Amino acid sequence: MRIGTTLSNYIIENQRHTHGATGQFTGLLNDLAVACKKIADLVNKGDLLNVLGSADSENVQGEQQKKLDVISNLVFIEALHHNGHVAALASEEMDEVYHLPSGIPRGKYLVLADPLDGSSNIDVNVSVGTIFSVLKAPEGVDYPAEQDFLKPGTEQVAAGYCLYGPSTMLVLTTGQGVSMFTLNRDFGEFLLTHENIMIPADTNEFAINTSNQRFWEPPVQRFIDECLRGQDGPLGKDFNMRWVASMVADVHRILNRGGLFLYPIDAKLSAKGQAGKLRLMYEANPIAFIIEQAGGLCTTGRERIMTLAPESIHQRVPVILGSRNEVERIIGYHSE
Ligand code: P6P
Repeated sequence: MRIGTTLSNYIIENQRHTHGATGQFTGLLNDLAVACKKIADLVNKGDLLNVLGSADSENVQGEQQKKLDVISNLVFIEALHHNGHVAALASEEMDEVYHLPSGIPRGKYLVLADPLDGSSNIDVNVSVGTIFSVLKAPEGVDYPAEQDFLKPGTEQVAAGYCLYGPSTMLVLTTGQGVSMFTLNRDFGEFLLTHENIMIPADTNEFAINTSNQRFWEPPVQRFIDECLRGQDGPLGKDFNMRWVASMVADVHRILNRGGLFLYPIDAKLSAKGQAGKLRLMYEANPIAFIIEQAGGLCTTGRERIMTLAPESIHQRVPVILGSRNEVERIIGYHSE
């Protein structure tokens, strides 16, 4: 595809090669792009709009919501629920499945999203992002239930994220590789700037919140210790560390230059009865789809994320992802 083409033309061009395409998928991806452009504008204006700070409310996870978490969720709903492309929505910010008002036409897709991931960074002007996952909706069901969303990541028809960083970039896969689009604010279009992204199989860079080190399981302790021992240790090379605390930003770096991202299960999370920090349905699965389409791996340490059988929309999982050869090493340590 021609670099510089718009996201809309890119999607339409791809639709031409999709047998039986009805245009709904094209319309849905364009609606998602509109949501991301609107959120990008809110994030970019920040204090100028009095949209920063706490919303004085909690989400279903019992976590403090930021004003922009709540607003971004409303933007996500508003962009998607009118046009007849979706049958229902789910979001980190909503306890239950969002059903369309009666009289609104239902579409063929279900969309799950983390409307604003990394929002602990939003008040200090550090990159944040939107993550979305697209599944097929059950035929002829006007009010899909939570159960209808509980599909393994391998059943996603599309996944993507929008990174609100120095530039706003939308990264998308529909199962034919990973493409990246950069927002041209002059005329409000995402333009194709990279395609067929491939993650280097080796790396010397890892991302983990090392303040949790004393709680990690032995395989993770061992791997990070070996990274820190550098060229004098068993890995025979020095490592660099990054931790943005916005998964989308860490993942974007890995897509561009390789690396590892780890948010493993640890004793602190287990003590709270949590199976991980990150959510399977609208963080781990969409990101895993992108990472695998770019030649990387995404695992819990013991299982491929995309084959997990979901039990609830807000369930959490451990996540270890990135450059194939190092992830395989970590999987090996978990199996020993
Ligand atoms: P911690 C953001 O809240 C998030 O879900 C991910 O985007 C990020 O990688 C992680 O949690 C940060 O967690 O424990 O470092 O604040």
